[in-house]
Amino acid sequence: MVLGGGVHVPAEHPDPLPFKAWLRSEALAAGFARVGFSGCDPFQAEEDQLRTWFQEGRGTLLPYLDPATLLDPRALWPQARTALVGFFPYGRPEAVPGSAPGSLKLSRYLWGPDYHMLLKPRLARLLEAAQAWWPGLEGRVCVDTAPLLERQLAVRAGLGWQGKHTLLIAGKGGSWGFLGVLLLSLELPPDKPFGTQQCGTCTACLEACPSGALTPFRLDPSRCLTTYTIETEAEPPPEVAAALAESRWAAGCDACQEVCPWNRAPLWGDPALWGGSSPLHTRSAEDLPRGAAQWRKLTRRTALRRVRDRHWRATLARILDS
Ligand code: B12
Ligand code: SF4
Ligand code: SF4
Repeated sequence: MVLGGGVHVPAEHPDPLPFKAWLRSEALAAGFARVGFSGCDPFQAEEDQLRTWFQEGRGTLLPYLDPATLLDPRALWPQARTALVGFFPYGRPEAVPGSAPGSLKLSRYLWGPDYHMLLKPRLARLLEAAQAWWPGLEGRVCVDTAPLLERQLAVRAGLGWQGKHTLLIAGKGGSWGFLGVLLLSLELPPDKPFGTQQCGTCTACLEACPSGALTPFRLDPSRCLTTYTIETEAEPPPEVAAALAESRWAAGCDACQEVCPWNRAPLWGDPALWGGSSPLHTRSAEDLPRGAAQWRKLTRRTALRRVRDRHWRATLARILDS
């Protein structure tokens, strides 16, 4: 039997529908609170806006993003036919950046263990189990680092919409969640894509952004605090440096999500899955590490390890010595 897209399915293979239902239930059991399936055809509706975004130079500080690859999941992996997309909640009601006396703000996504290390093995184990069920099946695990439009795939898979802050909002589940993608070489019936975005006339995120990085459904990385505290050691322009000092976001930034009405009663991360939090979040600014060895020790197995100690020191200086 040959399914659409030229993928060969041996006659002895079981029915794709129960297989899809099984994949979904296993992904839910692995900690994803929402799971959906989409096809892997190139993104067409998104093409013009994506290309304009790059032509305007918005990708300059993120040189790993390439419009041609982003627009076609099969440019990343030619065998891709189905994307299983999962939303993995990470918010914790008790994790409120800046709430401890004298502390700086570290984004919620950094309060637990490194999410790459948490999500990738779960999806890899799911793939392994799926291969036992469906011989010959191939797959690729993508969490954050692959050139793939994960939020657009999530919309296609019916998980939610991209809010005006550009993040995926899983309806009443909110936006405090990581996305994990398992690309599969097998064509499975896709879920219904999410319909119209539900931001309505709200503009809370645009107004809350400390550095004016947002216009509706569009982010300018050269103004986003996360770019300068996590992604690049480039010097922020003076007005962005001033916003950084004023807002005290020392690693990442949650300002646009904190004000979102869809985050009023969100899906919370499961403490059993989402580990203990580092002491960095509640230390007062004066007690934060400045030395390389201490930084390495305190950031071990956390996503903050991706920030080099000299970058961290530069951010601290921008906030505390300004
Ligand atoms: C690069 C990147 C960043 C960059 C750029 C962010 C961005 N919005 O693109 C920076 C460093 C700033 C960043 C910050 C953050 N990130 Co980030 N990031 C990524 C990454 C690796 C790629 C994103 C990408 O491809 N951007 C390219 C641009 C072009 O994509 P886009 O904005 O969606 O493009 C559309 C719009 O621009 C629109 N458009 C363009 N022009 C116009 C004009 C009009 C009029 C309209 C209507 C639309 C429009 O059309 C484009 C095509 O659809 C993804 C992982 C992945 N592989 O997907 C994680 C990812 C998006 N990040 C994530 C997170 C958690 C964050 C932070 C919250 C971390 C933090 N707390 O500090 C912040 C949030 C900032 C924000 N408001 O988005 C999560 C988001 C989870 C979720 N619920 O959505 C992801 C999915 C990682 C993951 N696997 O979990 N990130
Ligand atoms: S993460 Fe912060 S700086 Fe970046 S767009 Fe959101 S509010 Fe603005
Ligand atoms: S704050 Fe308002 S405009 Fe921004 S993403 Fe949430 S609902 Fe949409």
